[in-house]
Amino acid sequence: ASAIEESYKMEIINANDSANAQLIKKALTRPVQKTADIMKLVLPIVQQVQKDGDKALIELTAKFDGVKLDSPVLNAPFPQELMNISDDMKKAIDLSISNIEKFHAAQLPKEKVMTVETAPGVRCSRFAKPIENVGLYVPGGTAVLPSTAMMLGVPAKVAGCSNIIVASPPARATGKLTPEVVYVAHKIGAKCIVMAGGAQAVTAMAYGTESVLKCDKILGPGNQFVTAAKMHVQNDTQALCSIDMPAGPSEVLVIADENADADFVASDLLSQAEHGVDSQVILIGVGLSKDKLNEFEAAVKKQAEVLPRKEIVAKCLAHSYILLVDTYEEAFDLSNKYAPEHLILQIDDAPKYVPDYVENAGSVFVGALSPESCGDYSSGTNHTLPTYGYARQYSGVNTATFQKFITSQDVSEEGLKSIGKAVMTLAAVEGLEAHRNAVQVRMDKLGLL
Ligand code: HSO
Ligand code: ZN
Repeated sequence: ASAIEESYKMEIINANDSANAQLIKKALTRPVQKTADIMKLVLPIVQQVQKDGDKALIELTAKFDGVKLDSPVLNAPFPQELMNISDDMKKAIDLSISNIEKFHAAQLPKEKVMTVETAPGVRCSRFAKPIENVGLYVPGGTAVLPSTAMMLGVPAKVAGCSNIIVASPPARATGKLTPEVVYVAHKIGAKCIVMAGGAQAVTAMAYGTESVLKCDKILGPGNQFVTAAKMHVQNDTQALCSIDMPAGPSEVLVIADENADADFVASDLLSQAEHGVDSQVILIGVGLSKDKLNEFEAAVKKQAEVLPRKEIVAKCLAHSYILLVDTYEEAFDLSNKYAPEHLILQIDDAPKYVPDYVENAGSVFVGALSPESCGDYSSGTNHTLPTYGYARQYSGVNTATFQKFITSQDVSEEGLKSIGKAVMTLAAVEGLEAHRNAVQVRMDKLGLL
């Protein structure tokens, strides 16, 4: 690592100085994603899996994950020996799943059918049905990610999806699936685990293979190959498949003031930074004294130095920023412009600002004792959240992500009296005579005209 990286320094910008407008803009701009180049590499893989199905999956898992499989799919019930985990691990997963389940079950519609009589005799309803077949992508590689399996699997189970399919590559070192992931797949009632990663896993779930059921929706984080494959299948009418949301590198924005605990603030910045070199980490300091700023910087350095992933952290911090402002309003203004995946508030009276000051964010962590880690694993909120500024228009994964909402209407004679004339008038101006007539014939027979 270079000297800059070893210092674990974040660049400081005085954000209340209008002369720094360009710098602030740069700090809040995400790096450009080069999807076109990635797509060129991904398309041949998509085509290979579409053409050769299971055989292609076996070949690609051998090529990319270094594991030779007889079959690319492990069907439920999963053998006990593949989910050998410690009691502590089991308890941690069970507690987390229970909390995630509670929070997502509370999101189910209160009534089976929501009905509104919009005009006398015109009853409009809406009801939710689960998406039947869903594919959940759980990344492999160096990291073990049972939390992702929980965050996608629990809402799918709560929504009532008939077939939950998990895809995750086996670990190179052991040739086996991560046992924690298999345990979670078991707990959420997954039908099978597709033992593949990357674009090949996404393709198998989008189009189906001899042994992989074709999915209606594919969800889950992944590297650029996974994201590119998801974008491709979403746009292919042959796949007839939707995806959760566009994914980019993970990010956090912490707003902290003079009374914030520097150790807490540093720990939150670093837990984001350790995700990857391209992670985005921003600290907005409100009315900080020079001493407090120094304290923050010292705490970051002290904690970073002893982290196992300190090289990743150093590279991430080298392109991270501290923005200094005078007021909470300015802080929230900048945060809303950036639209962070995670927003952490370590400020006096933090609850006072939620929800009113928060316009754009994936998930908010309110107060000194609410680290992002709690939401990443065990509190109950979902950690699959919009990145890259998509928090402006996307929600994180939630129960409705696994449902579609169907509307219905039941119009009576009184209802035709209420709206029939309006329908005919509008149909006429659109020149759609058959539309107009569909009301006319009914009203004629009822003697309403
Ligand atoms: N912070 C990540 C989720 C995660 N963290 C998984 C640890 N494991 C994206 O929200
Ligand atoms: Zn995390």
